[in-house]
Amino acid sequence: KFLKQKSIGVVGVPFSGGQPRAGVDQGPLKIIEFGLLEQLKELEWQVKFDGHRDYNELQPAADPPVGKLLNARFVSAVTESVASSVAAHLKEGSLALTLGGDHSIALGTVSGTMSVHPNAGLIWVDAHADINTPESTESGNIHGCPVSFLLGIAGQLKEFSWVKPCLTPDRLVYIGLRDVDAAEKKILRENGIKAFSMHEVDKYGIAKVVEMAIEHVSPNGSRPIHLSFDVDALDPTVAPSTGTPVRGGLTFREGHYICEAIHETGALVAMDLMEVNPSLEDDQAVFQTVTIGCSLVRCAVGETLL
Ligand code: 6HN
Ligand code: MN
Ligand code: MN
Ligand code: MN
Repeated sequence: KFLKQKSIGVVGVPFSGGQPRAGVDQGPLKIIEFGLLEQLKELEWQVKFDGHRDYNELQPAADPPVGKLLNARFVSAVTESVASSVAAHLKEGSLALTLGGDHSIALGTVSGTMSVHPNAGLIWVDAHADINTPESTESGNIHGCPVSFLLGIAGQLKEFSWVKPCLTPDRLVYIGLRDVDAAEKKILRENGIKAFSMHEVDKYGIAKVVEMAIEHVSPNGSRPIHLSFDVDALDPTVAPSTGTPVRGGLTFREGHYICEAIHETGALVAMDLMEVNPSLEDDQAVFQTVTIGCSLVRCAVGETLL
């Protein structure tokens, strides 16, 4: 209903500068190698993929900390470029699928979506809230901060001058939270942000949680939806190869159910699949994580069990 054709524009972002662990930049390459594009074609999507861009050419010669923030200039340059790639696919009427890379990249993807669909809703599936501000972050890792930039509560940093606040708290909802910093809890509370932690998933069941989440950001599919899926939302037993695993996460089916239900709204315009790190854990774990990443994407674009 918000897409012009059954076409997916894939943006591969082999970037890890939003956090300290090497290897997450190999996530998109592994996912493509595993055959995701062919799988999407089998589901009768037209697929556009221009190859993995080498974002290292955007790395500044020097990138000293900006306050506590690490790699701020590099993250800013990469996310600005990602924003324009996502926007270009959406303007053509295609669904934009971004493969990460660490979750700082979503600063770019969501900015890109909002530049084309300014009233879109954002469903953030994650163990973490990623809503630290440059002041509140303890780690300095920008993958823990993108949402605060999008909401415009990060303050003005000249290194991120291209970023426009493009999200309002009423168009944001979380599913899967279970490792939220104290400062982030305060931000969520003060901004009245809707969040379904694992406690709510246990309490209501995933079907009810997803229904309430969709109702919050896109009642009856009335607004375009951007789904930002951090694989660490899943339990480490189902998606082990990720940089910040937290026990007590979504089951295999709960993760898929979220994607299936969002597909059913007919309102999905953009999806991120983030934080797959093929250098962590053994081959079996990597296979498991990449496989589930691909099947989450397929479900989000219409694969059904029957
Ligand atoms: N992610 N809250 C922690 C931090 O460093 O700010 C963890 C962030 C994790 C981010 O998983 O995308
Ligand atoms: Mn995240
Ligand atoms: Mn996370
Ligand atoms: Mn923590």
